[in-house]
Amino acid sequence: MRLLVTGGAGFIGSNFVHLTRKNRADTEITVLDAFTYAGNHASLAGLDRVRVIEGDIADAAVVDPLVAEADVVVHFAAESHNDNSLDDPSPFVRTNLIGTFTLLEAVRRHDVRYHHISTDEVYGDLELDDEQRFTENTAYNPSSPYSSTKAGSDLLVRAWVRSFGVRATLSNCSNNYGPRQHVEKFIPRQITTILDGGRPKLYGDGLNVRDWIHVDDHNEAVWTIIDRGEVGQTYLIGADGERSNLAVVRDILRHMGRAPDDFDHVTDRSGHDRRYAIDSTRLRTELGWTPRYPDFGSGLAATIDWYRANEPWWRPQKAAAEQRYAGQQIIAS
Ligand code: NAD
Ligand code: TDX
Repeated sequence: MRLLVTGGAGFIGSNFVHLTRKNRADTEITVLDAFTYAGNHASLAGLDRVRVIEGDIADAAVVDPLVAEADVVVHFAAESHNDNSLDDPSPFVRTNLIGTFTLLEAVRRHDVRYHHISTDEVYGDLELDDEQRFTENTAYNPSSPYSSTKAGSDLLVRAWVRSFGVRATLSNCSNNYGPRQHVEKFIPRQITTILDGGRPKLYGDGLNVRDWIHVDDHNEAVWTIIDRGEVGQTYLIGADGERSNLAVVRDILRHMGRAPDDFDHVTDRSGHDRRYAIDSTRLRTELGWTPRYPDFGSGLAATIDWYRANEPWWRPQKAAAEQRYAGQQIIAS
């Protein structure tokens, strides 16, 4: 199988390439990545037989020939960070909307199978005590520039399936954690701040809930959908990992030998979604997927070990990431 992986130098995409290289020797992999601040050549180091192309998914002249020679396109590339989307939405519109449109036109032209990676954030948020979780039938209600552009990209895919018969599947996954995640994101930011002798930074009251899944479980689910998913369908991916941000910070502090209250409350994120929670029944019952890393505590400990052991990977990004936060986030007294 000839695979085109967009965003394969980012967090989830690079883990997908590593997993695929390990488990599917017969796959020919091409990565298309613009190497924005979030793309990292080091994330693909040591891999055999992976062709890496530096280019923009919104550039049809780059995209079209690569799609033409692929059997399957897996589309991870995105502007992915909510805080950045509040500072400047424009790259989110270009990459997440125009980029997805450009890929869809190419897969339509060449009749190539397409899998679209998306997020649970398209559904908006839940109250902390809501008994409902998100399902494939939940109405779209995105809150941020990031999640609204992801929602728009999903709707483009659905329309291209219905109107043009594009052979696409979609997945909406909850919050991923694991190796090679950019230090701007919640868990790596706190781990690397503690490694630098600082205190974790918790937005607002810290009671917001995220539904954590190990990145390899996400990517195994993506392969399950590529192998057995029904064209035109959406599958929600989640591993029943709901946890408040405060609980996660305390877990990290405990694993790293620090006191449970050794953190700061800082200015909350504007429009901050309260809670995400995924009901992945459909993926489990129709396609037979189950998570292999359901224990968040041991997955978190392994992730901390990875950041301890791989400082050369994250160090070059740390100061710039903290610089972007400086000034926006005031420590609450
Ligand atoms: P990331 O920011 O770590 O990686 C994104 C990658 O896309 C980077 O390598 C970047 O260089 C590349 N990229 C950005 N703009 C591009 C462009 N115009 N052309 C080509 N490449 C471009 O993101 P991630 O966390 O790995 O997320 C990957 C995908 O998974 C995204 O679509 C995101 O919406 C989705 N997702 C993420 C999570 C999560 O918890 N991180 C959860 C659910 C869904
Ligand atoms: O320093 C921080 N302190 C803090 O309390 C940071 C960076 C975040 N937070 C909070 C905000 C969120 O409630 O932690 C939670 C997780 O934050 P992020 O890592 O920024 O993730 P989130 O906004 O939930 O979005 C993530 O999951 C869904 C990914 O970044 C998206 O790409 C994905 O779609």
